Amino acid sequence: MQIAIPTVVMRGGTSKGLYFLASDLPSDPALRDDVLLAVMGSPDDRQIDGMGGAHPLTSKIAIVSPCDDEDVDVEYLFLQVLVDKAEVSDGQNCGNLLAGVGQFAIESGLVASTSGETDVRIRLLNSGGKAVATIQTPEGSVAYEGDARIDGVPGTAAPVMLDFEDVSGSSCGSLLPTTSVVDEVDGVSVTCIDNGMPVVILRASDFGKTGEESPAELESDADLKSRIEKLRLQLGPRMNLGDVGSKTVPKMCLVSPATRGGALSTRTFIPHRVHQAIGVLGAASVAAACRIPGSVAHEVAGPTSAAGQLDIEHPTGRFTVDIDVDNGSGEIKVRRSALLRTARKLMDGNVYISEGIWSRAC
Ligand code: NQM
Repeated sequence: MQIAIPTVVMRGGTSKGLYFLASDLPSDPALRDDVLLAVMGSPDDRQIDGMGGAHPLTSKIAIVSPCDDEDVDVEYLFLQVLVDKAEVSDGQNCGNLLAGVGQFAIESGLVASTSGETDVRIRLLNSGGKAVATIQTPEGSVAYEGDARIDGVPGTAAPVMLDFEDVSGSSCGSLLPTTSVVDEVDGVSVTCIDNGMPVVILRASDFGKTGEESPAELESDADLKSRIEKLRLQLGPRMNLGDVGSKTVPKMCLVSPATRGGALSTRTFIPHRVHQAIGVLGAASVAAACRIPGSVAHEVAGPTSAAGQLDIEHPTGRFTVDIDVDNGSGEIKVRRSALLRTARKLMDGNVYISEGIWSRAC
């Protein structure tokens, strides 16, 4: 026999995943993870016996629950289901799936909508910090169609504005976790930063790359991958992330001069595949570094204005981040990180797993 679990499949930004109410899954994390591995069909390169899309960007889960706090409407836990390993990681945020949390919360009855736009205040359980998602709700119902366009997604959809609060240092303890704007490791300069996502920023030219290579070209370069992984394993503990051998952070971002009018160009290892675009909080971290004089990103981007929008180029276009960094006399602080995403509901219904797995879990 099979067990049906209610779910909604959504594209969130440039990622895709399954959204669940926490109350529809086992509460014990280990048992919940067994259920989610079965749901996604992991471990298997093709995830053929489950809902996963055989790539980290399409093997994602959002778990949403109500919250009674005065300043938060719902809580969002992101889980990365590994494609080829029996592992589920809560070690990072996902700002792309976050783009669908507001709509899911409204349509699940967790948040009352207003006519016009509805602000949904979301606590990010993976790291702490909050985001306010502004959802289009003409006549009180969620609108998915609209004129907003984001690179990496064909067509247009309703805009979802995401405004982050207190995400800086949320995983590593501080915005610049090594306490330096630049560190020298294995003969290369790096900037380690956490503005919602731990990211190591490196010059593509230090690895003999132009920075305009395709994700497939970079992924097929075994020497490059091993050099980058060696750096990642060294820098993880220095970024207060502990042993990162089996973690999906920090992300490793190669930067190079912009070629399409943006501030700089990026290619991001997440950390073993190369992102087809760039993650949301990954982009927020790179954008913050662009505004910190002396950082690797700032050196490559050149002087950018102190506040306002900045375009991060990536393999499938550009990502605009509204970022304001205070480089005043004391500690460097991020005052604002906001950006535009879109999301679309693709399906709602039930996902089925074997009763054997469910009864072990519940
Ligand atoms: O950085 C991919 C994605 C992400 C994460 C990754 C993300 C973010 O594009 O906030 O969205 O870096 O693993 O979904």
